Amino acid sequence: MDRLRALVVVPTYDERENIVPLARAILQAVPEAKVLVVDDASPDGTGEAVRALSKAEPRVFLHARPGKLGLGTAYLTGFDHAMRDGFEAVVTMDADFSHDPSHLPALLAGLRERDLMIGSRYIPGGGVRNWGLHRRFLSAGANLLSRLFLRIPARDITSGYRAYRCEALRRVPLASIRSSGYAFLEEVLLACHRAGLRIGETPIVFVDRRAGRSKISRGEIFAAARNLFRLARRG
Ligand SMILES: Nc1nc2c(ncn2[C@@H]2O[C@H](COP(=O)(O)OP(=O)(O)O)[C@@H](O)[C@H]2O)c(=O)[nH]1
Ligand SMILES: [Mg+2]
Repeated sequence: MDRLRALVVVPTYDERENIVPLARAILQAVPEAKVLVVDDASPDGTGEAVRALSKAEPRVFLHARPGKLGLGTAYLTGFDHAMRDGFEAVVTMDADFSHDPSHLPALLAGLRERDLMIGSRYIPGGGVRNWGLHRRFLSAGANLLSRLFLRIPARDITSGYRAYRCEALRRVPLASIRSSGYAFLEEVLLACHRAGLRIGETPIVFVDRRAGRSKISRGEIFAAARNLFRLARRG
């Protein structure tokens, strides 16, 4: 069976050590896909590393932005490219190997029956490796609250490892999404659900980053919590 033509979008901020091996691993898992790195002028030179790779590897592209504009708008940039360039599917994943490229075929296969597939830590077969108690608690709490307040029919609402069917994504009012950082994940999922997209999940084991450091800050966490209540109120 032919796989959907997919653009794999990887937002990066200081991922120089990870991005080249990750891009290669993605192309090994789904050779017919294209990889788009959305880099926010990473001080560590991630953009230059990707530009060099893209010269040797025609399936890799760089979208270089002038500054740190946030994870959410990086995804939107990726969605724009995928829809404009006629891809059938757009996948989002982290640059730090937390999202194992070996799950890509299952995510894309799921789009045969669904409009949106989530790589899920919270269904049987899924899980988290290398996370401390603090991080586990945050993630479980965020998911529980989101499910309770937003009533999204999925177990893993904050996973950034997702595949969307472009045709379905066109029906989602993406321009009305307000959050730019991590909270974007929840907000876009809610918008997809409300637009009637069929949501599915496939298990992933999330492995905490091997190189570099997390960009999630206390400010991001508060922003996500505030956003959750704003979305719930707006109902
Ligand atoms: N382009 C872009 N990428 C970002 C930004 N913030 C985080 N990222 C990327 O988003 C992904 C997830 O970030 P990470 O720090 O691993 O978050 P964590 O896994 O939740 O701790 C990684 O690929 C980061 O490089 C940003 O402001 N702009
Ligand atoms: Mg990470």
